[in-house]
Formats: sequence, C-alpha cells, structure tokens
Amino acid sequence: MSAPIIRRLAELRGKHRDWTMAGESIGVVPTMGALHAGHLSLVEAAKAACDRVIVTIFVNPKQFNNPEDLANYPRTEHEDAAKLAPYGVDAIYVPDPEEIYPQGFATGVSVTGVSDQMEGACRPGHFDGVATVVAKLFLQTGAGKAFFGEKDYQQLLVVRRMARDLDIPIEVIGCPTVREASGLAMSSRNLRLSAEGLEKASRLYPVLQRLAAELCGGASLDALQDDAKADLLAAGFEEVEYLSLNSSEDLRPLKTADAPSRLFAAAWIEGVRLIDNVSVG
Ligand code: PAJ
Repeated sequence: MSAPIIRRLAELRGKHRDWTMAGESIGVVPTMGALHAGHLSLVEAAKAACDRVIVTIFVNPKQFNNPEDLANYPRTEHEDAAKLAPYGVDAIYVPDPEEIYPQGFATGVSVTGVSDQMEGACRPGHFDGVATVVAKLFLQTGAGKAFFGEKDYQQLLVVRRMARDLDIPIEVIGCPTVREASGLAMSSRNLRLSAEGLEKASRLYPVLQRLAAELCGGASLDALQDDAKADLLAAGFEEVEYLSLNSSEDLRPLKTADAPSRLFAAAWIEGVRLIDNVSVG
C-alpha cells in the first residue's frame, strides 16, 4: 500500500507524537526525489533499523548554485510514491515550500572545515543550502536516525558535523554507493545522459579504482593524476573538475594515502556534472 503523502508540518508532527507515544523509533531518508535504487537502498537500511520510516522529497532551491540546474531537476512525485510502495514506508513528507522557507525566512546554517574543499569550493553556497534544509528536516521529522549515501560522502560528513554541533539528537548513518552494472554510480543526473554518454561515464569508476589501488601501494596523487585525467578525457569526459585524495574522517587533503582516505572526483560529460568517490585501501 502506498504511504500517505504529507505536505503540512502540523500533520507530520501529529504522526511523530503518535509514534513516540507508542515507543516507536523513527528514521528519516532525506531526498530530492527522482528516486532510483541508490535512494531505495537507504530506505531499506532505514526500514531494517527503525520502527517507522519517513522519506522526505524536497527539491531545495537554496542548495543549487546554478538556476538552470534547479530548473532542469527532475520532479517525479507520482513515480516516486509508486517506487516507495513496496517498501512499506510510513510517510512521504513532501513539504509545501512555505513549510521549509516561510515568508521572511532569514536563517542559515553554515558548516566550516569539512565543507571547504571539493564540492564546497566548486559550488559556492551549496553546503549552506544543504545544511540549512537538512537541519530543518531533522527538527521537523524528529527522527532518531538519518540515512545518507556515501555517493555524496562530503555531504554525509557536513550533515554529521552540523547535527553534532547543533545538538540535534540524531544519528547520521552512511550507506554504501549503489552502482549500475557498468559501475556508474546511480544518480538522478544520469537521466540527462544519452546512451553513449552513459557508456562513456561508466569509465569514471574503473579509473578511480585503479588510481585508488596505486595510491594504496604508496604512490602520490601528484605523480598519478595527470595520467588519470588524460584517461578520463580520452574516455569522453569534457572536463575533470577535480581529483582529490582526502582523509575519510575530516576530509583534509592528502598527498599520499598515509591515513584512512578516499579518492574523490567531479567531471563533466555531455554538459552534466558527475561526482563519485571510492575508499582507498
Ligand atoms: P538526493 O541527491 O536526492 O540524494 C538523497 C540521498 O540519496 C543522499 O543521501 C545521497 O547521498 C543518496 N544517494 C544518491 N545516489 C546514491 C547512490 N548511487 N547510492 C547510495 N546513495 C545514494 O542529496 C540530496 O538529495 C540532497 O542534498 C538532500 C540531502 C536531500 C538535501 O536537500
């Protein structure tokens, strides 16, 4: 059976009250919709860990630094609800925009440190928008656990830091990246690629894996990255925005994998910006 779609905060709070009174635990999976198997893996993890699961769908204007990107973002509420039906979630929260940004909204949440490099540097204001909306979604749902994908590893760390710093009583849980059979990380943005673009894009993961294996052997990123970028351009990427080796704990940039680390990439294909990351070692 389809879960009820809730658009008003007052109604969501009513559910929260009932569930909490019954002693039930609540999990939340924040999304911007256009759901795919990556999102659904988070829903599965939430269902396994919590009595009640809320999936939120809100295309957050504050985190788009490019108006065209916001305008092109797929909106597929009907299909999303159908995809969630087999999972037995308890509520789909699709807030009316004024529930998130009421008239006169003037507050922002900004996380420094983990948001400084990579996506934070390439997309100014992006993580402020993410931290602000996620703080609101945490407070509005009152969930005790939240599920985020490692696909957006930097976002996961930004959100975890934000919740800790603001004393929001929620555990932020990271879940592994779900990939197509080709290795391409699932993403709503893949919908914008042609069949040929998808095939070319699938080269990103093996290049990252190879580089990660070489880094694991002690090589430095400086020595390897020109070749890796050349491989991606030869595969059909138009631009490699960054290849970056960072601590998995605090994202400080590393030259060699001498601490637990991940390798991150952002690259453009057919005018679409894709990101991915793999663990090193
Ligand atoms: P969205 O891009 O819809 O992603 C929602 C969640 O799904 C994020 O936690 C993301 O990391 C996860 N996800 C996306 N693709 C995945 C994949 N292939 N495997 C595993 N998890 C995947 O991220 C956002 O929305 C927004 O920034 C949001 C947190 C909702 C705030 O607006």
